[in-house]
Amino acid sequence: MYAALTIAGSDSSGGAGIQADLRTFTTLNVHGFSAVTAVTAQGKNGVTAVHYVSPDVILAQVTAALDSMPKIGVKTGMLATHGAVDTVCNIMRERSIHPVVDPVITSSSGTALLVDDALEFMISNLFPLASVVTPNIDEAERLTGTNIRTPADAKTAAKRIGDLGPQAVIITGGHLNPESDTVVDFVFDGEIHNEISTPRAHPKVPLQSRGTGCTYTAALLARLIQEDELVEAARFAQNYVARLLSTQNVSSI
Ligand code: PXL
Repeated sequence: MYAALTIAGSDSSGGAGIQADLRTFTTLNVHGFSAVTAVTAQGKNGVTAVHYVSPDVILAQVTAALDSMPKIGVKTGMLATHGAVDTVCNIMRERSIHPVVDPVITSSSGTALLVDDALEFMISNLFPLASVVTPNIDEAERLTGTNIRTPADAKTAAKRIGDLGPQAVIITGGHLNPESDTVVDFVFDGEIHNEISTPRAHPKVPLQSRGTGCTYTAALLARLIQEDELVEAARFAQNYVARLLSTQNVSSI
């Protein structure tokens, strides 16, 4: 049995965060462990409350998972606080684990999901431990302090984020050229740039497009631990999200 651990926030609406990760792992034949970093209350009116889980309880959850499975893939999502980032970095370093890092900074509705002073700390401490960092365009702009308007800009940003220490970078390009009928993701393995594209999906209800970053990264990890190469896993994850967006019916939310 394949196993993966997601270290992330709970999204009470079920669209993003831990809920999206576990759903994705299960669908892709991976048993999901979880370490909850924050409990969010959210729905049609955006994020209405956040409770931060203390670093010692985050550490206990992570340790319980790692001690139970000798071989486990790890992804991080909403880490929320400086203390959580620090705790995760220490245990990853101790166990020589290279997590897939989704650098969650804000929610789609604009709420901060990472406190301000934790961003720099995450960049300098967690990125060097990461196997892959998976920012979307907005996050890549925040991480590099540049504007990304063209594929060339995205490649430059991927290289710059790669220089921060991860083994690979994938910038998911859904927000680049929103009018375009094609979505392009930019995969940089530290040496070579690959562009992967798919026809744009058109979700029927707005809430349906929440959690795409979480789902993308969970699908990527699920494939990587099942021995896909990076580009192969990226192609799979892109397709997986596109298929969900065009078929899933969550209009009951
Ligand atoms: O999609 C980013 C994200 C990650 N994690 C949690 C979230 C969100 C967006 O709302 O709520 C818990």
